[in-house]
Amino acid sequence: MARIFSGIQPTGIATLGNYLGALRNWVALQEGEDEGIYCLVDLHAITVFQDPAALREQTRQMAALLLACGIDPERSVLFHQSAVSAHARLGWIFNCVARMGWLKRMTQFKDKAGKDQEAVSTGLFVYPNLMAADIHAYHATKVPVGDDQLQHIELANDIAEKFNHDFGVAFFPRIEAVVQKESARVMSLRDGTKKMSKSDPSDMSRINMTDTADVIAQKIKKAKTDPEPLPEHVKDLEGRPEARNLVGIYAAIMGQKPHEVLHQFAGSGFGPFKQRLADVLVAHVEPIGRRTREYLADPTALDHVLQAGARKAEAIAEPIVREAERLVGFLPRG
Ligand code: AQP
Repeated sequence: MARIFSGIQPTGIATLGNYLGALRNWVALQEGEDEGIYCLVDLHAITVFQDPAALREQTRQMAALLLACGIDPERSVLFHQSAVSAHARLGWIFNCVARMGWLKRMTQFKDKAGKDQEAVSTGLFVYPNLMAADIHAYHATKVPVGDDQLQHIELANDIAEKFNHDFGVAFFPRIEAVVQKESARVMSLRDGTKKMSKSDPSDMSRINMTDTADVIAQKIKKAKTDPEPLPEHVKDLEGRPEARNLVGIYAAIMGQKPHEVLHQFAGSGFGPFKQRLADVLVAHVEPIGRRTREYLADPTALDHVLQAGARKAEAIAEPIVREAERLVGFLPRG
């Protein structure tokens, strides 16, 4: 049995990108033998300023959404990161193991910091070290993520290797990213070259997992496309990022390959295809939104689910992080 770890930032409402790239995979993995640990990474969220009341609200909202998607707290460990101090403690150790040059190569930092790198928080820069700690605090070996996170997973392996080398141990195992090929990266509905993101200023750029049927239909209708009809072959989607994205979304929802989608819709204009896409999205997403609202109606129950999850997470992480602290040379906590 392997241990799986993954996380999501409670920085807004999860998007279709988060769902197809990660959350749906987490739910499917519950059917296997492996132990799943799923974390609402609020420490990561505050690398960009969050209004405190909104952060509390968004954390409960994300918990409700994960439950609505099918994460079962009896079978998986579901909790919020700040409730388990092992993350921050190991994160600090990893800040002292990782090298500046490694972090400077992280493309997500460059994307998120944009042109004004001097003005962003130092937390945003060392974010990948904390992410490495999130995983290694559990000796997890499988990490289901969207492909935007692959560089961070490589870094987490580099950090573990350097820690093991520096202290002459084989303590942290190698980790492996589990990426769903077809839906590894869902792109913005307004710009097919940018990933769909919950913090994009334009709500029209994404499908939120709590959007109503009308809103979903409207967003798909308005999604950017090009004037050409859908082609017969996948290779002809090259240079047509918006068309490729919509075909990819349809394929991911229907469990098909893009060439099967094109087989069905080749020669069709975007009108009928978008109509069909909106229908399948509504059928899939709307029930999740409805269940999310039901869970949100009882915030105390949600807090209890997360607190019980945090106790289970702590029982796993605490001995591992104490051993890391011992290896580094810290005196016992007593
Ligand atoms: N567009 C996407 N397509 C596929 N997978 C995606 N993921 C995120 N966006 C897409 C995957 O969702 C998981 C959780 O992501 P996160 O919340 O930790 O942070 P993120 O990758 O930065 O996602 P967002 O939506 O863009 O958040 P903000 O706007 O707050 O920065 C990860 O496994 C990620 O790969």
